Amino acid sequence: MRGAVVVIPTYNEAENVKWLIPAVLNILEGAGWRAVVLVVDDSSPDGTADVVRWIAASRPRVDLLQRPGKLGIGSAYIDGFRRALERHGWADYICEMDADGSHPPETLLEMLEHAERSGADVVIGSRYVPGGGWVEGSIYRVLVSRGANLLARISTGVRVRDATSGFRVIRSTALQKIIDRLTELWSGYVFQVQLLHLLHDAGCRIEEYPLRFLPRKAGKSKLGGSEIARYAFWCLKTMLRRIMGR
Ligand SMILES: Nc1nc2c(ncn2[C@@H]2O[C@H](COP(=O)(O)OP(=O)(O)OP(=O)(O)O)[C@@H](O)[C@H]2O)c(=O)[nH]1
Ligand SMILES: [Mg+2]
Repeated sequence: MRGAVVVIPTYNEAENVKWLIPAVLNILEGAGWRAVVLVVDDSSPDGTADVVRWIAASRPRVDLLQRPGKLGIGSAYIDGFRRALERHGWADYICEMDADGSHPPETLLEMLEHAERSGADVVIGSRYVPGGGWVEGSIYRVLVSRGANLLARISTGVRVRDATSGFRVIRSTALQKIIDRLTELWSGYVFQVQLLHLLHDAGCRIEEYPLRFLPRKAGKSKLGGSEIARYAFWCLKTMLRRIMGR
């Protein structure tokens, strides 16, 4: 039986995890996968962790990593990945997924099955391949995303259309190779690009799978102006390093 750990970082997502965790487990288990949902919660004031504990009481395949405060999505993934590799060594794949309903659980199953069929090391849920796209994305959000992707491509040289997508299936053996090179310094949204860059440079086969990106179901976005500025700074720094050949 193939196995996957789905790492979901959360900050104030109590309303969303209520339905998302059971949905992910039902869909993966229904298709014959061994699955664990690992929530990395930063002590959300809305009590997300309590909801996760309540679900875990009746579903043993839910794991909760609670951190003392809001430390950023990147470091949440790094801590989650470490825990997944250490505690759930049976898993063939480690997945990234948002808690807010933008990433449909049915698509996650399709991405896992695509990885199995194709042998890819990384499968990205992509808004920018045929069949993918935004469902009700505002012009502002789409422009920010397009701009971020352009910057990511110029700075890293990785030819992926949706480098900022936070919906991914990663082969555990591939993640193991680069886990110690992920730096918490860039713990915000740029983490996704840094991770992709490292996987690419480690020789991983990266493929994209069409994602219909849905609007968040409940709660508020955490993508603010300072995140965007830090993102642009990282891309600039990486580009200069590449130009200077180091
Ligand atoms: N643990 C943890 N999770 C975070 C943090 N910041 C964001 N997240 C989670 O990361 C995921 C993505 O964040 P979102 O706010 O949905 O970002 P986004 O999808 O770019 O923005 P929207 O489309 O407006 O929702 C969600 O599950 C958030 O709860 C953080 O500092 N710590
Ligand atoms: Mg979101």
